[in-house]
Amino acid sequence: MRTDTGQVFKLSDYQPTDYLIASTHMTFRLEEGKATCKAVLSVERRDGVAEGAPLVLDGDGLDLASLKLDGKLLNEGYEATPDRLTLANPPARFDLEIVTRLDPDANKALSGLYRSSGNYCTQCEAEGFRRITYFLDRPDVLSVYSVRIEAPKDGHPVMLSNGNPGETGDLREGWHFAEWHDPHPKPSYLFALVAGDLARVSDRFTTMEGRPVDLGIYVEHGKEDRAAYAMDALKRSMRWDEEVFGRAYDLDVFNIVAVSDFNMGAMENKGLNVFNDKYVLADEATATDADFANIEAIIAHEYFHNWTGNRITCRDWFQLCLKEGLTVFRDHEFSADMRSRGVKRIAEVRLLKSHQFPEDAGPLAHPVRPRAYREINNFYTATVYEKGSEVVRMIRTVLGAETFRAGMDLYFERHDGDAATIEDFLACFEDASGRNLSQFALWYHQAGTPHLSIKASHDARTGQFVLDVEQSVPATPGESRKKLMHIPLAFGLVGPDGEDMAPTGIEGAEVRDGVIHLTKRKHTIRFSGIHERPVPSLLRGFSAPVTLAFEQSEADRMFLARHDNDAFSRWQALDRLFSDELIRLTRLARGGKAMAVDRQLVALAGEIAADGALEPAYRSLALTLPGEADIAREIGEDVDPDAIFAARNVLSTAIADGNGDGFRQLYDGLEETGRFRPDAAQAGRRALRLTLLGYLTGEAETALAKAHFDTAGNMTDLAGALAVLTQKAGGSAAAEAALEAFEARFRDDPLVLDKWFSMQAMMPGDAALARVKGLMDHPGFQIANPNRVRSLIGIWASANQTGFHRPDGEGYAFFAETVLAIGKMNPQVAARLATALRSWRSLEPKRREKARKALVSMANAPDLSTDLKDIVDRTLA
Ligand code: 0A1
Ligand code: ZN
Repeated sequence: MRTDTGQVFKLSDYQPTDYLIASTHMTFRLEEGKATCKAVLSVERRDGVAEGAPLVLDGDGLDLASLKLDGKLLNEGYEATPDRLTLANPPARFDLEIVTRLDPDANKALSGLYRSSGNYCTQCEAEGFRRITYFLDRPDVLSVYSVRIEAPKDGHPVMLSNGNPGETGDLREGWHFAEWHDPHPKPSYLFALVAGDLARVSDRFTTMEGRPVDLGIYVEHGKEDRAAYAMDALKRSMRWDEEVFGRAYDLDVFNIVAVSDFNMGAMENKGLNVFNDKYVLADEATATDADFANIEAIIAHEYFHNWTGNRITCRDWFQLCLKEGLTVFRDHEFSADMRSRGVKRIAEVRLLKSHQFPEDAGPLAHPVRPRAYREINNFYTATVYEKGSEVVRMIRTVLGAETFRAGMDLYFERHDGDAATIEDFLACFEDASGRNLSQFALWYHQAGTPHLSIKASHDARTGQFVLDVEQSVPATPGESRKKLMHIPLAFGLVGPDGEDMAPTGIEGAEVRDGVIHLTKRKHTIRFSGIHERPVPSLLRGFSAPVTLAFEQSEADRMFLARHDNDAFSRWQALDRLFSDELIRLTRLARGGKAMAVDRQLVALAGEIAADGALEPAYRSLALTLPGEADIAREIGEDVDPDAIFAARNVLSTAIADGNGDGFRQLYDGLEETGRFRPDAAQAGRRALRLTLLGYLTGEAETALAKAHFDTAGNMTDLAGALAVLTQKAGGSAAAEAALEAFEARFRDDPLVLDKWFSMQAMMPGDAALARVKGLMDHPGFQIANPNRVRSLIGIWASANQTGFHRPDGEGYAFFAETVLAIGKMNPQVAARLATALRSWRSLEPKRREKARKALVSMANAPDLSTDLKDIVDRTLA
């Protein structure tokens, strides 16, 4: 584990390397959890670099066995530490042979070469390759890799690496070898190796260029059937990228391996994607509809990286959003095409607001393209990924779909094989469109969520409708003065008949295709020919990741929720109504006052539930009240999670009481009779039915949920009913019996047991902590496995507001202790967990002080990893 040195890396310090590594030949010998790696690097001094320039290679905890230069053992002229290898005065061109001894079994950080369930695998992004051998371990050093793997046949029938397969054969004493060659030069972070005993699910795909591709998904024996959906998603992704972006696959094989110990979701290694098994394995009996949707999205995401990330990679890690934001945008579009576009957009915005907005509003805020970091692993954030995707979406909004595609084509053509920058990317859109995007580029450079404050006025006599818009960007760490941004604001002026009105003239801003382009601090936008008062529908489709203050009457919001012709805006209006009501009720709860719910809102919820013209998936989302953390974020200061919880309960109970019979009828009518299909339409009906079940269940009303649980024919219904029982009637006999039954059935299936951990971790109130502690002793819980840790500790800390933010601070103290313990094994996972405390400053004073103490206790712990130290220090700063 690298302990913190306090070193800060800055974008402004970027320098190309003095040396290049044209090719890299690696030979791995794997035996009983140990390994040796022989790497032969053909090194060349870059043109123009002075003779005698030292070659400095990165390492991380390496054990050097031997070193040869052009075949001769080196005894001097170099200096090797575990973290660096320096050749003082190397020749202009030479082969460097490095042999390192590795200990995959001891590698609990899951970065570099490690073992998961007995199988060897690697994770090299961002800086894991330097834990395998000394290298110029940075994304702008592209090399052509050949890999040979040697291992005992017993236990290692499968031996994989990047690129196309080469020779295989037997060796002495029951060993064998396999060779792989990747013709595409790539950075070291895309290197991968897998060896072990896995089953292969095979298929084929022919690209639009006529190239036959062998597809393989490797899973644990016995789980082959659970890979069928992932394979189907892969083939659909490959076709979609051809059809929508004109991008074809470029190797003879494409392999995916599912591993059970993995720090993130998945990894796009060239030709050999490695996945967290949670995002590969699914069948109706073990996976929910949400799992299926995630698998489809992540399979697509990693596949799409082949062009956006691999063929064109990043010059340095500051450019991470170049591959991530763009690839998320591509996977979002894929899912929108595979499923319901409107529903997908609502789900994306919900995620953005719940994950990225708090990041942007707190101590960990950073620009989509950061300028400095201490630990790059801490920048795989919602800002880089999700806001990064929103920025690409805005480029399309600003330029139009056709010009956007032309810019993408130019990007692929101009930069194929490059390690590129955001400037390179934007230049393609400027050149394709002839527009200057320098103000727009601030979306990459400036942190914080821009705010729009809008006022409307109407003069029926003159037919003038006026919007006064003012933008501001809040200060964020290290950025107190902000520049004015280019904000595309999609809008409609909805007339009394629900149709958009067509103004005869618009002045005060550039307006194109229903989008106002805000570029100044203030705009007064005058619409003429508007003789009846319109209801403005603003930020349609969430055209920019901004917050909006627009005083609009409840009646107008209800009108939009009923009549806006844009599905997203209907949801947005309703969400605003629910949020405002929850904020109002929270204030009453805090003041110890009685909470009376707005009856009109209760009626509206019933109306939407019953509106057969709306997709069931939409209705399910619409009826899902804003989360407790969302309300906390909107309140922003002096947050009391118990008051928010009470308010949410009151609103939810009022909606249930006001619509009980209707909800029950709808619930009954949604029962699925046909065969299970994981498609969007069926999933939507199940989702709505479960949302209704939530309303129909309470501490004293558990029969329906119990029946739902007992008769469930698939995991969506089974887990959904269990979630309803544990959330709405936690501690009841029905909930406890269902938990027990679930555990008895799935105790040997770790991915399913994770759901059981999560549901208990989410049970509201003080009792959650004891449950979480107790579950850490469950035989199915392993503290070294990231999925287990995230399902139990991660969910409790990030998704259980009342359970984690106990008024006595016991939650924080236990959390600090646990994060430190995990950090000793796995710094990346610990650092990510620790971000659960990022909004501590907005808590009410008593909790705030207790949270601060917990953070300080972490900051002061000895030998902290760079990962954890970086998060904790920034959180406290
Ligand atoms: N590039 C992967 C995610 C990933 C990032 C970092 C990792 O280790 C620190 C592992 C995976 C993706 O975007 O899917
Ligand atoms: Zn990615």
